[in-house]
Amino acid sequence: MRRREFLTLPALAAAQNKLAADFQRPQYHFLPPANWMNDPNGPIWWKGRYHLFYQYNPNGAFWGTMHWGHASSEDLVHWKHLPVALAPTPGGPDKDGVFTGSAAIHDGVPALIYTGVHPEVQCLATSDDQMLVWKKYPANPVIAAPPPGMQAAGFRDPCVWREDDGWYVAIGSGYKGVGGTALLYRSDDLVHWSYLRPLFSGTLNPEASKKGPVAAGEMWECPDFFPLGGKHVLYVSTEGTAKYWVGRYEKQQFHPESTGILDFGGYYAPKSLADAGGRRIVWGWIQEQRSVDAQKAAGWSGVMSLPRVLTLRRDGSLGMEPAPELAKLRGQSRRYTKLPAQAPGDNLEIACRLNPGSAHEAGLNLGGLEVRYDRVFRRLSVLAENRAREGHLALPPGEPLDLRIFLDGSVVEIYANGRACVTERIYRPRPGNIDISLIAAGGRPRLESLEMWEMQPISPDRLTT
Ligand code: DQQ
Repeated sequence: MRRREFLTLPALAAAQNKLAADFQRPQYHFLPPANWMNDPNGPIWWKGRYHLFYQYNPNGAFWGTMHWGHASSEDLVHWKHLPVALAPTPGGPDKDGVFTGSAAIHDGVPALIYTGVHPEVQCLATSDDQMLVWKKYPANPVIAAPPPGMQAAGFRDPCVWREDDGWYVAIGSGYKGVGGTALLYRSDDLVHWSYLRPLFSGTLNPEASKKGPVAAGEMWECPDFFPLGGKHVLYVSTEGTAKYWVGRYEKQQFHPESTGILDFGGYYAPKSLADAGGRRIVWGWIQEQRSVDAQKAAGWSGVMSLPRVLTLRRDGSLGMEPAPELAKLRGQSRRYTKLPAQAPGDNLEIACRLNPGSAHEAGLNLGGLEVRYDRVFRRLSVLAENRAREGHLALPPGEPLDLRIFLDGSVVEIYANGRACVTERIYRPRPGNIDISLIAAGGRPRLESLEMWEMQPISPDRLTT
């Protein structure tokens, strides 16, 4: 492992000031004080606070030396950084990195179950009531290898849950040459685990197999599995995206009935919790879309998405909306009857209802970021900085296009009609108002309503402290 470089106090203050003044760094999305983050890990609601952990590299704005960063929030909006929860233990099974995992409360004690690497094994840590000091189980790992005889394409990212008869964990894996899977285990105490069977498996895409097991769907990362609205939901991260299935969970097997994509954009490794009111809230890792050198020069990389509330829709698909708590960040509201030439600022929430009318395409151009709905192909697409993203969205006749767009520094999150999400990045050269124009093809869409709010920052210094 690379030795951590300690900064002198003036150098640290200068680095913090630079990050706090970086207008491309978000103001109301969660992110670490500096350096690299990727997957959300082990989100859990406990004793009146939301706890969010995340893959974190304290040594710079690049992937490596994985730790678990930690923050907590009372209101789901404002976050307080807490000490790093887990670091690699020299000589231990996680010496080469503390990879993704999840959290549970066992007999009143907070616990984390996560992957240690080289080789990939599953480990356990427990903490005090405040979740501040984590102790690793001395006899780690608690699951030392994939099931005997399996040619596994990987073995990581445990997702833990409680059922009436004990603890269960689904571990991201894959059958070499066949496809991704989530392997199901059971335990009474989080320490002793028995392998049961694959919870559910898929097939790989042979055309992508040269790009590696994850890109080809031969290996599933970061499974998440939970009940929702009388059904069960499984999602996994693979082939560069987060795929979900909704279905029945019976006799320790999952039977999918419908499928979809959580987000068509640069959004990966989502992870969720059930809060005190039983809501299912999910966060995903918003990836950078600039070069590694640019990330290192900026001193930070990776952002957590806004918390999204998942619901089950009548047609069996997932409903996805930003958590209503975010409305508390809305500043002055501006309503428009006609499209203005510019949006007032670049840390905004925009709510726009467009009726496509006879147009086959309708949408908005926000300073070069194009969001459009294609009525003929039933498709939502987003174009930004020469990246094109698209996914299925079918609006029945009479349903207008309802967009909620969150702009925050270089981050853009787009929610369409409560059921399609696209996350993008746009690195503008300078802050300021954003030009707006209508996108139309084959007819004239009608603007039914438009409201914008300047969003309040969640910290005075872009979360650098
Ligand atoms: N990121 C973690 C792994 C996981 C991957 C390592 C997904 O545990 O499979 O940082 O982004």
